[in-house]
Amino acid sequence: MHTVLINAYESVLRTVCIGTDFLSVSQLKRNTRPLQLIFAIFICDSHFYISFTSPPLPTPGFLLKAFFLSLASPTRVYTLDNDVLTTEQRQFYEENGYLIIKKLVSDEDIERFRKEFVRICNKEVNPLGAMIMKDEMLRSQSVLPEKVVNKVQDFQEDEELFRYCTLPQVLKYVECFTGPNIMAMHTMLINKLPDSDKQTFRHPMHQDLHYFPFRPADRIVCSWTAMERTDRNNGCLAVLPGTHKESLKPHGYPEWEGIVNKLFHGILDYDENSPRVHVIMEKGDTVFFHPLLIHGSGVNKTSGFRKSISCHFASSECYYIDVKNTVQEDLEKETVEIARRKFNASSLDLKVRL
Ligand SMILES: O=C(O)CCC(=O)C(=O)O
Repeated sequence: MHTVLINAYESVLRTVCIGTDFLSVSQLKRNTRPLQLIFAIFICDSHFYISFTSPPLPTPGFLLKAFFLSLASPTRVYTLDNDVLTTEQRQFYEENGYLIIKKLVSDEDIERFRKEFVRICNKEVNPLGAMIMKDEMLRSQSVLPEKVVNKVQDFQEDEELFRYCTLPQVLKYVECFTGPNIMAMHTMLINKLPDSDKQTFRHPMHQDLHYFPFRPADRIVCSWTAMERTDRNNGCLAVLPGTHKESLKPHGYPEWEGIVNKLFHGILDYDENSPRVHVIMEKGDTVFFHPLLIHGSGVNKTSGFRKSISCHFASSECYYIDVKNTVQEDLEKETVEIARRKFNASSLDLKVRL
């Protein structure tokens, strides 16, 4: 009976928690007896309040209203209860789909990541499985590698760079979105090069979930750390707040003039007038964002590099999905084709190793 009552009211409580003060459901469960829990909710002038001291009886009107409210606002909760985030931080992520934590990564760590990136560019180390991507416009030029390499991806076998994914202060926040069992799924060190006039390193507006054949999306989060100050001059991230509540949209290559980097897909029917927020960050600041949040970045108009290090984390309860007949099917085909050419194979059978 206890469990049934709690389950029945959990969805209503979640709505209450999001709409007003974030009193977590687990806190409620811990601190209240079942009947108290039911009576603890009451409505006043269409605002919800939660009370534990002298619980009033719920009126039939309240129960009806609460029931319809819970139907009308789907109980999607993007953050988990673990007492790390403040009420304001939680509410901000729930509403906007991203959250900035200032000065999370130290200058010393950033310097170590920067040095390791340069060693990879100079081929002093060659981490297994890492994809080293060069700017399409600069491939043929005889310039220094750091001026050509715009991305090192999948650096999980590079001990020095992978330290980023194990930093306790990063994982502490990741856990707020994934829960305690965490997997590092995708890693990147982006080196946004000074604009080569062809805007090859503009990142079209996209949703990262497009690249991930696993779910649930709400248990995936990107941790993106600025390795120097980023603003509109050097191509900071731009986000469309609240779009993490939308569905995954069809993506493809943007219809820009000139060269577009491989697999830099953007949302196909993206409205360029959508109101975006430019995420200005200082060195070491870290933004955590939901994989459905629409985001991208502009060109680097300065003469310096704009570096960032990031990892997509997921709960170990996430599972792979079959993307056949979904908006992700074309990406799967393109990925298989790229891998087929890379490994010089006539056909490729992709298997997930668990
Ligand atoms: O760092 C950037 O400029 C863009 C990164 C991005 O869009 C991503 O990580 O999905």
